[in-house]
Amino acid sequence: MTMPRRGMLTLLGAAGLTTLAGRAAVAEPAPPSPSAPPPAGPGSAAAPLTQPEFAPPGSWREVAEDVRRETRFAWQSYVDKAFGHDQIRPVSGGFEEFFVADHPMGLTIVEALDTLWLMELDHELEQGLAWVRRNLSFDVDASFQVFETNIRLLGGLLSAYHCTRERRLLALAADLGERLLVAFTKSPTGIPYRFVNLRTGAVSGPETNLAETGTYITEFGYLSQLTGDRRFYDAAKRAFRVTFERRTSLDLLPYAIHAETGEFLNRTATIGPPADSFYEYLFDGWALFGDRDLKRWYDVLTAGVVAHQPETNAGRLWFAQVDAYTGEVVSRTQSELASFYAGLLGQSGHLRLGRAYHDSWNAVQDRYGVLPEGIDYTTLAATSTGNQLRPEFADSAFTLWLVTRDEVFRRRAFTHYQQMKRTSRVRFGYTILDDVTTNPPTRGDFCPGYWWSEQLKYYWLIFGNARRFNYADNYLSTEGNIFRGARR
Ligand code: IFL
Repeated sequence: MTMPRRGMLTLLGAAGLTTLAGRAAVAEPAPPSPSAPPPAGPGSAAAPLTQPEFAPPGSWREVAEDVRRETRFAWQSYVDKAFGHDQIRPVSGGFEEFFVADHPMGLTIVEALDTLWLMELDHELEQGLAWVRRNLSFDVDASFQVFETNIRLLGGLLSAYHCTRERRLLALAADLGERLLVAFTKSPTGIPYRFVNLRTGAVSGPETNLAETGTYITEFGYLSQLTGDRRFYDAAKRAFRVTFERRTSLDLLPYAIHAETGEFLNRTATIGPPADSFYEYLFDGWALFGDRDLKRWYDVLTAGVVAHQPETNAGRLWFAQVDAYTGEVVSRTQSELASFYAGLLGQSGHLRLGRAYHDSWNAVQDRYGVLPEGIDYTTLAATSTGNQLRPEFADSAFTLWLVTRDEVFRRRAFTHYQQMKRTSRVRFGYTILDDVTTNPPTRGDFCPGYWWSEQLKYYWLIFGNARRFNYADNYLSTEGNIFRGARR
């Protein structure tokens, strides 16, 4: 039995907390090779509609500095035009709230805090922290989506606490965790309701899905670790257990489930939304806390996925949506959000599949420049033509780069960054695209909160040699929040 690492969740020590399996131990980033060839694989064989760059003309450090400049530019615009509001409209200079109409929660600020800290943008960080200290309260008489509140607000506070050690952040996180916990404790099965009123504790939304029932273990577990109160961890784990025990004989899970009965509400298994981060957090619960139950459940379900869902089309690997009871393919469309799965496979011992799946998505990036929200993988035709400034491709490039240190993934992330700058940079920051298939792409007027927590951070960490980040031992959540690896 391996000893838990320093700082581990000792209160969970009895049941299977033995080894930590963090992301691979790796060396510091090497400088780029300007003459590096373009990446191999299916992507390079497809006829690109765009001509992406594969390596920067200068050094990776210069690219990282450019990312930092762009972050500062976008942050200043947010401060000028939308400070405290959840999300900026970067074309018009307006804003919109995410959780509750007319009740700002400072979502962009909370999402950005750890990114600003990692980038050593300490003046901007202090601006954000000052807003949080003065304004953020969860005593709000309104219904909040438990999943989004967890990954964005609770996760954002916990990662900011991990980076800065400011006690107020932990106090806010503990208060929010308590209010979210009701969604679990009021459920007869332990599977959380979708919504909870943060002030009254009234719950609603029993018809739910895998992502919204199984994306808690790292935020709740880290909160348990920090507060010594294991109720959070236990609630998140119980929801996993109840769902796992209902898997089909093919070791697959339909994605829709009823919180009060535990019955599945459909037959379709997918690794994309709304299931995706359920699988990610089973593995992450193992990676962060060394919980062997979670690892076993992850392995069983991943074996089911690998046995029944892969399909190869034109030499490219995809994951079909299948009937969870028969294995029959029910859809060959693929959401961009599913591209995260390449990284998860890579870090969980399925590197060959992870690489192949990233190659497939790289072919889509080559074709469109910016990934559309959805494709038909038999033709690569876009089935949903917008792009919500999505992070998943850069996320998996970063994870695969951490695992392998293969430069191909850094070059793909560089292309992702360059294309985002080319298509989404507007007067007051970066915007979503309404249609990536037009020339030029059609812009929307909205910057999602996750952009601050995810892309900017992945770019900074993969291009730079960030002094405040431990490349050998770290953990980033599904929202890119850092719970391990801050170098203070
Ligand atoms: O909130 C983001 C996060 O990465 C997630 N799902 C969707 C968002 C980004 O596309 O888990």
